[in-house]
Amino acid sequence: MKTRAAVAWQAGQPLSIETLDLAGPRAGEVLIEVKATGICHTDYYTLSGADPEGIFPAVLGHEGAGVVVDVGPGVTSVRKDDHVIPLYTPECRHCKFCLSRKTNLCQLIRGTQGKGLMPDASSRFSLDGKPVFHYMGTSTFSNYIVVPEIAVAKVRPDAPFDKICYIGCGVTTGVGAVIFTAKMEAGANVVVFGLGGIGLNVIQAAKMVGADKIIGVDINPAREAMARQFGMTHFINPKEVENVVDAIVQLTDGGADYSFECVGNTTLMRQALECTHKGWGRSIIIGVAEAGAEISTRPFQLVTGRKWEGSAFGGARGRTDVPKIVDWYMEGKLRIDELITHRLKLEDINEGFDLMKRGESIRSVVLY
Ligand code: NAD
Ligand code: AHE
Ligand code: ZN
Repeated sequence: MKTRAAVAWQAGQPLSIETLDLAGPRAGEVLIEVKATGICHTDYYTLSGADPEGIFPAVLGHEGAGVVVDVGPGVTSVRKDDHVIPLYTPECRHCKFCLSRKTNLCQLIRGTQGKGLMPDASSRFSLDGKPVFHYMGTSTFSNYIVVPEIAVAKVRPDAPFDKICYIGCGVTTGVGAVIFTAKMEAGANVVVFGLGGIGLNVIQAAKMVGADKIIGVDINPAREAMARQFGMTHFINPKEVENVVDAIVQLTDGGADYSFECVGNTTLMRQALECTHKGWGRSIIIGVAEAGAEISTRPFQLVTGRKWEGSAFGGARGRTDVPKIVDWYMEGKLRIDELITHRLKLEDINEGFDLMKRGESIRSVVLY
């Protein structure tokens, strides 16, 4: 079949709208009509050329929601007309990683996914007989996609696609980092570096679990108002204080219990670690830094009890946890609507990237 898609032909160039050929689902695969997709900073990161796994030409996008159109042989967990969210972190439930119960990083198909291919090492997308690569196993910047069954979360049918697409990455990443990775307790003091599409979800989850001080750090002053609505109690603009770490340590009587880096900047990652409390502070890296970037600190920071950790997809097990997060939204426990600041047609997808670069959007959502 044919599918309309925004294709990244090469790094640093705007996406171009094409009509691609899409081969049907093979054994264990699912054909999905994507109804809506968010634009995450990670799409921009890969398009910029900084991602060592960035392969071109590719169909980017990993924050979608849609409907199952067809399934390949052997697929049992979803069927035609099911409402679904494609998962860039699949959940096979039988690889060593899934069985460990210690991580959400299912590795069954990670090798081929990182090469822009389906598990059988081929692409379903092509143009004029030449392959176009998949991205993060999802490629939600295409109206129709084929994904492995283990990368599909079935969700309730009454949830609006134009909102729950954001659960495909940003909401789950931010909320999950608090609930699944940090397992944060009520009364904790929290610092969030970067108040964009991820950081604001960290803030709303910190408030949800009953955090005490929730300190937001961002160089964009326009972020303050929205972050306060979501539960931020204190705002620090690094341009307005002499030393961010000192300012946080003072505000929190010795340091934060938890910090989250939601920018992808290694200088901030160091500050995020060093502003946590001696003896028990935990700093969780969510931001994705460019190829070749390294983090550093004095080992003494760790010797004296601070912990440096990371979180991918919020530590969520996609097929198990994503339907629950959709329920939390539908039950009014999580807010999404206000975070979707822009709605675009596929033809205007590059405008979504420009809005992000200019710091004008939280999330732009493309509607098919
Ligand atoms: P975003 O562009 O919406 O937000 C980034 C925020 O950081 C903006 O508000 C910006 O003003 C702020 N910022 C930039 N430089 C800063 C600085 N020097 N000091 C303080 N604030 C600064 O991006 P997003 O979609 O929220 O993504 C944030 C990061 O998280 C990206 O690196 C993205 O790739 C990564 N990410 C990781 C995961 C994961 O699973 N680990 C998932 C999604 C996104
Ligand atoms: N290819 C990138 C990896 C970037 C990365 O860390 N991705 C996150 C998700 S970001 C979603 O917006 C992730 O899930 N990581 C775990 C994994 O297995 O990729 C690079 O920099 O190499
Ligand atoms: Zn993302």
